[in-house]
Amino acid sequence: MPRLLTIVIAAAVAALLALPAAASAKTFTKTFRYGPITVAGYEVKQTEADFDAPEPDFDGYVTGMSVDVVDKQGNQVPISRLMLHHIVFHNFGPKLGAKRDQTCSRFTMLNSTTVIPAVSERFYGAGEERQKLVLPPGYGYRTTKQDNWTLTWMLMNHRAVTDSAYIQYKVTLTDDPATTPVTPYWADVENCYTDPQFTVPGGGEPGSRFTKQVTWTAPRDMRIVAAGGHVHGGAYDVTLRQPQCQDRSLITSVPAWGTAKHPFYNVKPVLHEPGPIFMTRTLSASGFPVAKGEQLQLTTSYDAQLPHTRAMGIMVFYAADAKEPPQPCSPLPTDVVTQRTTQPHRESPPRFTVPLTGLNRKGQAIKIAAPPGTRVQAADNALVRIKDFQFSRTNLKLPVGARLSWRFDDDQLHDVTLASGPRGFASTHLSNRRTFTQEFDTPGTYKVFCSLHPVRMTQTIEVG
Ligand SMILES: [Cu+2]
Repeated sequence: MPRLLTIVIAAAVAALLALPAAASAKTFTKTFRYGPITVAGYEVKQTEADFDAPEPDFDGYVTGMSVDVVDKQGNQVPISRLMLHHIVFHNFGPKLGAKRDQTCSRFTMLNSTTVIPAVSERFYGAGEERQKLVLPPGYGYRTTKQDNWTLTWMLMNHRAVTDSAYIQYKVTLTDDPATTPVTPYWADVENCYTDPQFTVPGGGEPGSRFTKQVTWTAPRDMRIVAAGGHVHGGAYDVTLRQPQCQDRSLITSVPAWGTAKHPFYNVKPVLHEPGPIFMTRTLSASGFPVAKGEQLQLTTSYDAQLPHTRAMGIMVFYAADAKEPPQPCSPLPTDVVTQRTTQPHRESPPRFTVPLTGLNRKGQAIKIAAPPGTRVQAADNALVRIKDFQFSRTNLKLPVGARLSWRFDDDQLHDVTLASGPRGFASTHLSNRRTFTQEFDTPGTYKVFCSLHPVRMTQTIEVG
């Protein structure tokens, strides 16, 4: 990859604070640009740890952040061109070993094999919903001149031509000494993976729900002052609960879905069932009290009728130290504010069938029913080889109950992901002759693709 150039754009100015003690404090928003990033036609480009990211180099606090994709002039790049599927900001602190992630001791990298110690703190992330870091007034995430920020991101090009853009992030900073520091907690039902995806198999009754959850113990007394979520298509919500307090719900982040005309539903290719355009954020200046040793549980809830592949359930919350140790199951705060979108949206997860995509003679992405290739009968325990970005057999017929394996012969990572069919399944990203096996117990047509190479690698399997 060409070395990324970084440009820092100068600061916008400052709101003076009313407090006399903070009269000399600076509060300002600084815009950073990372790139340019060049993305080939229909390419999915991702980086799991870029240390070359610009950071504030400022002693103080981050009080807000947002992220977008812009061109050289700073204009927003539309999703019809490039889409930022996700971005995660890590802080390594002033030197290696200075920071640890609050909820992971190790991270499993994109190749699903390499495991590294979690010597960075995930402090902000955004998906297609462009989640923002918002805190109640008076709170901030501590930053120092020596901090090193690292980015994990994925961009998708929705056109046949090579494109180029910057990831831009706006960071609001203050050096007001009266700021109360917050600690970021990354809660994820599939935590500690660079690709924290899971599969909802589908096949449930209409209206039934599939839930996935994770439970852990609060490491210290805290007050949760802000939270926001991230889910994918088919989700109802992601909720933080206290199971030992009559299973009460503390914070729920609810998705808002784009209308049928929204680009998420109309670009090609679609990498996974489109995510929401917004997730609600919760703020409370007094904070949700959690005592050290109390259990916290994150649950994400999805529609169980249809399959949903490469699903996610994440909530990032920010907690300040408790002023005094809270009693277990202390009363909930009364100053809770929920931020919602004013954009036109749908409340319930829309039904959407992820199409298979191929290329026409002009090299442009088109919806296809199946990739080229005669349909061939295969037996139980058949093997499909993935080599040079191709499935060795593109269209298969299998008896009910048969198992099919894919062997990933390329050095390059691929996966097999259900686009549509009776039951969902998806592999992790695999390479170097690793295999993935799926049993097909439900008859029907399964349309499958590689989520990393969605226009090049498609397959259909008829079971029955
Ligand atoms: Cu692939």
